[in-house]
Amino acid sequence: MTAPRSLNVGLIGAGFMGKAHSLAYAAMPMFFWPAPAIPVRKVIADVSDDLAIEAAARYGFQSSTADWRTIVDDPSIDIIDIATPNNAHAEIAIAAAIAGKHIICEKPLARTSSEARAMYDAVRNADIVHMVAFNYRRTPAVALAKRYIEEGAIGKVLNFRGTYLQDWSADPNSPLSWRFVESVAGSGALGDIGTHVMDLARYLVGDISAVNAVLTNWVPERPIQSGGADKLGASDKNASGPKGVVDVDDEVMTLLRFANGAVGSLEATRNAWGRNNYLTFEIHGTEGSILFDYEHRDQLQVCFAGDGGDPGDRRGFRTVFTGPSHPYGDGLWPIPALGIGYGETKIIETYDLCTAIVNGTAVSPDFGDGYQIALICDAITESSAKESWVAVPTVADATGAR
Ligand code: NAI
Ligand code: SOE
Repeated sequence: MTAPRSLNVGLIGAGFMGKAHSLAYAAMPMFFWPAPAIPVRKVIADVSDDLAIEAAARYGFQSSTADWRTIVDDPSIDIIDIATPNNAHAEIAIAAAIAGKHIICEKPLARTSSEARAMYDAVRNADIVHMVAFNYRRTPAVALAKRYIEEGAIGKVLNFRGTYLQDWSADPNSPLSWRFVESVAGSGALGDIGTHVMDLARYLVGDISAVNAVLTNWVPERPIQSGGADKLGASDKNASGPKGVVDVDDEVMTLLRFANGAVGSLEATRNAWGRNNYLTFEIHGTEGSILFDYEHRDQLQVCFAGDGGDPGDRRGFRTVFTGPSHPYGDGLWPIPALGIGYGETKIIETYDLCTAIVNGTAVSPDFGDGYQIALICDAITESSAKESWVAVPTVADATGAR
């Protein structure tokens, strides 16, 4: 066989996502063979030489830099991977698009819809692949839910109920990291985790056309966290230390209307004691129901109307464990229920990114999807302030493009 081509990666931001993406670049060809390409971990950037050098040693990169611009200017780099906090996404992505690099950018695409619009404008006419790293849709069970819906297995979709509940900031002394600062994060639970639910809702059901929302802050100030990378509540709580203002939401709840007539709801909070990564959806259709819970991520609960006979006294949800016969199954583990982890979702994401680059095709979700989600966030913010329904413009409405 001919060896897969190489794609040189420049990764910017060596925190939690720097680790996850590095692992995925290394592992992808071991899972998916023949691999679409061999990602080469060429150069990694962080904010100081010390951090970047340590990251290169730990994550297997050939070199390091404290200035991301040198990566964008390097003609040998094929993929720019943006894994920084949200305030750096736009500047890096726009420079990368101008330099003609393929881009994967962590979610949310940007802090605001105007930043997202500028990023979308920068990539839409560039001959590059652009992807937003909403990896949860690449959980095989989620892709299986999509397959069932497209096959008509649950009939016409009536509703979507999505939640993302965590507890890492439920303690008021859990420190103030960049995720609680509007100028860095853009928003709180809304942009950080609510956007994951929006991505799943759009992927599985379709465009969201209107929202009726409540945004709330529960903890207006927190002890300031030391160091740049977010410790996600795990650091010394330092309750007696200096406090800083939290100027983002802690919780979002919204009703949803979909363009296809379905209805739904979305809830996201990082203040739900006992919930760790409780990303769930339940979808009811005219012919059945689907339930997914990320904490049991290699399972899909399904109930089809035809199950259980007549009068239906055996009807109820049953479990399908994802395995080789399901989406991405040929690249993952050979027996259902061996387990799918967070890392695998990132490996699949890398596989789809590299496949699109090698084939010259588009990939979803792209910067248009990231911009659409930023428009939904705007509508949620406006709805909460006005205490009323607000229509969500489409990207085509917002850009005048048809
Ligand atoms: P983190 O706080 O763990 O790490 C961020 C790293 O970026 C730090 O090492 C920091 O020093 C570095 N950095 C900051 N500004 C930089 C710059 N200008 N140039 C180079 N390096 C810079 O953050 P985390 O959790 O990795 O989040 C990064 C991004 O990934 C965010 O946009 C976040 O929303 C997203 N994310 C996505 C997840 C997902 O499931 N898809 C999970 C966690 C985060
Ligand atoms: C913190 O809420 C966080 O790391 C989010 O930033 C990620 O997007 C989510 O996948 C896990 O939780």
